[in-house]
Amino acid sequence: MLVNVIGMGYIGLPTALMMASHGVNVIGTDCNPERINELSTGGKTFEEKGLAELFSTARAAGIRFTEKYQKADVYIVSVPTPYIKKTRKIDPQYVIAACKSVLETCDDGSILVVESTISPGTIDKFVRPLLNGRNIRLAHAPERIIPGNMLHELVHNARTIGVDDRETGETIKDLYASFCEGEIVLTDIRTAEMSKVVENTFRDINIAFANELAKICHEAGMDVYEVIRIANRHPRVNILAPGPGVGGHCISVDPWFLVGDYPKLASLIHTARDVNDGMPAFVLKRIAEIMNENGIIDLSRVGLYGLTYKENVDDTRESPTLQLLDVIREAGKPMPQVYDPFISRDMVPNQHHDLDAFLEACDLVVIMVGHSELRDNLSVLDGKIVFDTRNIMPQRNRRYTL
Ligand code: SAJ
Repeated sequence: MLVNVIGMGYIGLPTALMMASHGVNVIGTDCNPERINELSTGGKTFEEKGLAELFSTARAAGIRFTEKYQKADVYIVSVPTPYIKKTRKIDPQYVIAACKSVLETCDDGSILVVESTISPGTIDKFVRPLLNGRNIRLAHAPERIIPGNMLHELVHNARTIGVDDRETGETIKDLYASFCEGEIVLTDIRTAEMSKVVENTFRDINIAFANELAKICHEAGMDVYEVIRIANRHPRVNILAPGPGVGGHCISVDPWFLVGDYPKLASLIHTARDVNDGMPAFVLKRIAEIMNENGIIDLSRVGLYGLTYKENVDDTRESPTLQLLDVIREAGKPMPQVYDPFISRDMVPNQHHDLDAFLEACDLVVIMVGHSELRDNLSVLDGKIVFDTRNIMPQRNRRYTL
């Protein structure tokens, strides 16, 4: 069986490498010639624990990379699915383009798996009509892996596969079972689409609850972390951690698919999105309060530690720090200092590439991301006023929280 994985990004690449390392005949395709060149010559991919080793194993096992779609038995489409900011609906153009190219290449009887996250109904609305009655079998096999622990989760998490018929389901299940040790659940395509989006929406709502509690406790002059720690002693309560906002390309995006398609019904989901999107502005309000309390008048003497959307990854998509910088820019205020050990390219004004120089340049340090670099060396913050939005510092003087 030959598998052609389309889209060598955050999901497609690890999936292709994993299959190849487990004896599947795989060709990776990407429309970006630079990426194909990098991969073919063994260049660096992206920062992820164990990825470089997996890459070597897959190369030794014979994985190939090309810009061209290949004649294959199974196609796995894992291209991005952005959402349209104005309508809050999914923008399926990359999925549609990839599926069209697959259909131009493949023979009847092949299987087309969409792995990209899509809003419920996308396959019926946009992909199925492209078949024009041809005998191409469709499947939706959404991923569930968390950046920072992708490879472990790829192997151990349960998976969902949505199909129209059992036989296709069994074929695709066997393919994923080449490397996946978790349970593989077969269902229909619409249920697979919906359950994926629901998983991320569940988390978004729960993070929003924690964030709202942080605001309430601040107003009440209480320690939200103590409140959550105690409440979580209840056997059926598990409150998540408040933070400076929700970033990444999944949790902050997928709930909008439901809001976009069901605006009258998805009111709780919509409110949770607004609460999480409002966190950077709340952080700015807290920064102003702390500056005031400590006689700091210049926002450019404030330093934001962390640009990525969460700790120990190099991904800045939708990151709370970038959202916060947008709020500051829009308010016409001076730009703060910024530093992130994972980001070597210049992305924002006043960006430092050296922790000491960054600390030197600020009177107030705002911990936006709890990278291990800082978590394991908290003494570098001695003598600084710190606003710890991630609660990584033990209780101490001159430390403020959300
Ligand atoms: N966050 C908080 N408080 C928390 C947990 C997270 O503020 O208690 C913030 C993080 O700092 C980050 C954002 O939320 O900015 C999202 O981070 P995350 O680590 O919770 O999730 P992602 O976006 O990296 O990955 C999610 C995962 N989905 C779920 O946990 C339901 C992952 O399993 C999915 O595969 C991925 O989305 C995806 O591709 O859909």
